[in-house]
Amino acid sequence: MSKTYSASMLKVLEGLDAVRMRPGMYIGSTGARGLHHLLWEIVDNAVDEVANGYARSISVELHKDGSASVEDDGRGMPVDVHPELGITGVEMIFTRLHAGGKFDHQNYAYSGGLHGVGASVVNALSKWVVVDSCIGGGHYRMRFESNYDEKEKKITSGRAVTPLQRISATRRHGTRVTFLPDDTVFEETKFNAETVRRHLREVAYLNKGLSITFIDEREKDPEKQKMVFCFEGGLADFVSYINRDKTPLYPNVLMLEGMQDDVRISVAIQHTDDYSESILSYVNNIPTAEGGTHEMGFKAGFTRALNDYARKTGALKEKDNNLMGEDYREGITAVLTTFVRNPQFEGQTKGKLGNTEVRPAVESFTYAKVTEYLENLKNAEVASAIVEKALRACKVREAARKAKEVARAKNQIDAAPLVGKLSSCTGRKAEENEMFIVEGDSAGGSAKQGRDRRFQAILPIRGKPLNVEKKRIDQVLANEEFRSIITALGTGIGEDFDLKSLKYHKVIILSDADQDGAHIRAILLTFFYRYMRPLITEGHVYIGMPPLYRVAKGDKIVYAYDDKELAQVTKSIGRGYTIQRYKGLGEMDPSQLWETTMNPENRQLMRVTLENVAEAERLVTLLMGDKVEPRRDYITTYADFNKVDTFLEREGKE
Ligand code: 0RA
Repeated sequence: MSKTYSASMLKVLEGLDAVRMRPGMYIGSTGARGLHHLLWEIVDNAVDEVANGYARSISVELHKDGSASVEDDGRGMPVDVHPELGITGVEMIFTRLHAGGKFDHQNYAYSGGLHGVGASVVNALSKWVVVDSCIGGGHYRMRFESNYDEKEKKITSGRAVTPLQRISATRRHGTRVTFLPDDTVFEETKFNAETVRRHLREVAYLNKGLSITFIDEREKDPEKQKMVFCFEGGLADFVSYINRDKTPLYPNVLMLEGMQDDVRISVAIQHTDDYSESILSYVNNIPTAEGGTHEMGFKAGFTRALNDYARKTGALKEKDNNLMGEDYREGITAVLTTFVRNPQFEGQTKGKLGNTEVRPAVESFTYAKVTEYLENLKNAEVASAIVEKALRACKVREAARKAKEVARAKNQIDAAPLVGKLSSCTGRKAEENEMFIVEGDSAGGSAKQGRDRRFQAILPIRGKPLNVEKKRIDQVLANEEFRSIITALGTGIGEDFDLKSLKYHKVIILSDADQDGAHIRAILLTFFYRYMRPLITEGHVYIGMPPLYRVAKGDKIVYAYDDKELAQVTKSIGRGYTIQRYKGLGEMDPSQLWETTMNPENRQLMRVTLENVAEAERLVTLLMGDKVEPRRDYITTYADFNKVDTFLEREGKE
């Protein structure tokens, strides 16, 4: 094989060095999320091979040395030499940013697109990568490394250290990629088994019949070392899984599948007796937490089909208005996946589909399929359950609207004292301002005295605000705690939510580190998730972390935020210390609260992220739902809400 690199190849390699200079631009962060993103990239490539019909199963392994392997039984990565670049397909895929045929649609009809920043980024951010490709009767291997280059006086990333070697003959075909994330790039290099399992489960749901084996060689418990995810029901199984602790309105899960104007569409639907709606959507297997044209099309088609059906059956009379979409979606759980050529992702978190052609395609598809389903006499019971629930929802909505109109005049008088509890700050720059939502009046009092009033506002809340999962919007609005939060933030809620009016760019929840505190935190997060979702997706919501321990020796005082830190502190401080365990925020005086929890110099905050919408949805249901058993199990497993680490990404010291 020729080893004379062309000038363009040198540029390509410099490209990998650039990735290392600014990893955040390619993978979002260098924290736990970014680390896992590397693995998702490699898994995505294998899934693409499956989605396009070349592979059937994937295996993901976490090794003891910190590396991970992803193997598929696809075609194998190409080992022949590219005519212009003079390098093999394997080397191209791992050294060229955006390598491969993904952008000309020849090899792959659909691909993960944006997600696919590609194997080259993983290579650039790894200490080493080993690729095994079985193809055309041979087993080939190639190794890449990132090393300090003495001559260049810098780290050169992802350079091939062996040429592509033919190791043996084989009749097998497929690809295996093993990589070790670089600990000088990532703050955290240990893959979290739970995070990986959850992701693989989701991928398996989205790819019906795909078998994903997960092997964790680091795990001591033999039961957890190996797990296989394979769902013959695909999305329908996914919906049943999301609803497993809820009460469905009917036993079936509606499955709509097909192709419309070049868009491949699958939808699974089931209603429960809840009031909220949970729609998860994906484009080319990438979650779209912010929705977009595919979701709009789905909603429009669904509403139109049901309104037409309700008229045909006489549930809606001539004099009646059509029901609104939200009426038909009350209590819905739906998963919508679409496969689109050239997906355009928009929005702050690139989680919103922008392609305008997708909306009419999904709308007419949904309209036709839902109509066909409803008109099939076999489905009459399901159809009437959906329509009846929607008619009730509409009645309640109308009653609430009337009540709201009556209350509005009165409200104008009532609204003022509601913000009265808020101690606002003096600064006028929303970007710099913070609002602490503090559990309890006494802690609220300390926070007020301890804060820096130039940019910190305090809103004490008393007791537990109501659980929003089971409530309609009018009941939520009637709750004093929520009304003060809404008024203080200034954004409005639901459809009227406007992020531009947000008065505090950091909204920090401060509650005790006990069961009650965890519950209040979950309720507030549920509320933000349901009614002010962009607040979470745009990263404005944080959890304040008060210390759990105060260690004192003479006049030296050190705070510890968890048990691990306590062990470190007591070890380093030597004999003769006293430990105080804080049971609540109320035990700290204003200056302590400032020093440990509020002062940006010292405090630890966790930013709340929608790492996984499905899991957030589930968490919310679990902690709030009406089925008691699973909730009890969950609370005992995750007695400390802070341990739900994929939902909350710990940001560490600011
Ligand atoms: C044929 C052509 C190309 C890639 C592959 C097969 C291939 C890639 C991967 C990644 C994981 N498993 C795989 N199996 C096959 C090159 C064209 C392209 O990059 O899309």
